[in-house]
Amino acid sequence: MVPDTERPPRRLLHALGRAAARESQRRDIERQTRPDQLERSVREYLGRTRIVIASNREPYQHVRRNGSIRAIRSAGGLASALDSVARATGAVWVAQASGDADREMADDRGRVSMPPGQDRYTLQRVWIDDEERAQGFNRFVNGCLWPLCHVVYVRPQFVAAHWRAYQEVNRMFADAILEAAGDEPALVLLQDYHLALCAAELRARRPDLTIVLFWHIPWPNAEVFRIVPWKREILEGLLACDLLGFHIRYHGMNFIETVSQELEALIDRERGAVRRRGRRTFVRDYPISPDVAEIAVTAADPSTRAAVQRIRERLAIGDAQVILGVDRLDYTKGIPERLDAYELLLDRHPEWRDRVVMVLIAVPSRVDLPEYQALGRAVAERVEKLNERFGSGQRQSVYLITENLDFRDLIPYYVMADVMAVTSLHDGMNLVAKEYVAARVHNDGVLVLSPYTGASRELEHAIQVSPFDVDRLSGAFRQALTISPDDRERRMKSLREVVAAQNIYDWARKLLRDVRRLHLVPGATWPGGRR
Ligand code: ADQ
Repeated sequence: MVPDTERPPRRLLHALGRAAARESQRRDIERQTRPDQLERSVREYLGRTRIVIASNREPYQHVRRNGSIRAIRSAGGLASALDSVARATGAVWVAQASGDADREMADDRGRVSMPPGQDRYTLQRVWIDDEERAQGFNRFVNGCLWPLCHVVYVRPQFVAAHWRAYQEVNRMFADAILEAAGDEPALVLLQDYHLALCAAELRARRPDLTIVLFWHIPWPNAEVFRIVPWKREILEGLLACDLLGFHIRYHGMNFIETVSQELEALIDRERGAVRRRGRRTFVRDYPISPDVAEIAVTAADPSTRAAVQRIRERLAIGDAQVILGVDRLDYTKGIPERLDAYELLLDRHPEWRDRVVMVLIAVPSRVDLPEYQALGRAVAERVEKLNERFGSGQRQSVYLITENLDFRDLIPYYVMADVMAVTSLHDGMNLVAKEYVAARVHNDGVLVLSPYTGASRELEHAIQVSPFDVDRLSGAFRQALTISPDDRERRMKSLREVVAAQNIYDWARKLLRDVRRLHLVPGATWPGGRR
């Protein structure tokens, strides 16, 4: 029992802690670009030019649940990030329909106002009704390009029929983008490896469009890329863009190197530009970030503390320390390696068995592909075995949560976690690492981070350790669990400074600012004619 005499000082400490958190959160928010500032910048850079965003995944899908229709925000870095940009710019967003009630909620041209109930931008849905084409496309992006670009030793599948489907779907997207652009000058912002051929299609029909593509995953080195049977077409497709963005410089340099090995082109390494057939493509890096302020505000809200309490009670965690993982269930995220390291920790240090739990929030993804089904089974089995070995009574050693949590429901988990384990074998950026840091408004919590994520370039004060080295990863977990409060605070403060320095709106602003700086503004003509 806590003696009565101790109560006032404890309350005072809590109040001081909360005040400090509010102050740090206020400072963070002030430093960030706000959506209204992004909107002003966009208008300053581009006038009233129409912006068309295109991505494979739609930001919201409409689904039928218990007789009514609900809008669900998609999981995944890309969707959460671009929703903010679309809101700020009032764009048209072209994306593939994926919900079973999508058709019902769209007008007869496939358009629907977004976000649901707010009417800030237009979602233009594209339907790939031909089942074979839809499957072939999926296989090409997730069974060929994804493993090709992530060096995790999963063999990419090169199937001509899948490639044809990929070409067809890119053509369909180009049609929808052209319709959305109308006849006026427009800026097209293509997203990711799903749409690598789109720019070439668009360019052939509308040479005046300004086209930017952001590649959200790593670009492999030239040696890896050279085995692709359709490498020329993919590279030509990307070189039809005016500006090509990657998270980190290294991936951009890999791309330039690949072009120099595979095509005849003039490479200007100093300016980061490739000129081919009279057209120039700039290659730049724009590290992406989440909406840091939104996360910090939610994390500091008293309702989040109550939610943490509820989670602890529901999972019967007591006062055990929590190691958290939040990922799509993907073989690039190093989930089995994380479990191996955790097991090693509990084997070597039995004293931790009752004092720590691992919470894995692993949302199933790409479930139509056998590799992903196998991973889902392997992870579930592994978790069961660990619980047989180390669970006791009501308390499990590992909690596997596979439901697709709403973004706001994730925040209490970030707040609850003493240690965040980001163990990707290879990752373009990894937003989860930055989200965790953004949520640690009290400057506590420890981030264990794989050096093979783009985020590791910025988050230097995380405990960085290779997920391929299970021994060291296990040691890193122990280090994180036993770290001194001073060291923990010092590291987290440095991490928070980095994360607070830019958010998703800064990412978009920098990209769009370069559209102006590089003289790529839609409809403008520049001295010397062609750009
Ligand atoms: P992803 O591979 O999806 O993104 P990541 O950057 O970590 O990886 O983004 C995951 C996003 O989904 C985060 O915003 C996270 O909050 C959310 N999420 C994860 N699990 C969830 C769950 N169970 N429930 C709800 N939400 C969940 C790709 C690239 C990355 C790159 C991003 C953005 O692979 O390298 O950082 O795009 O460019």
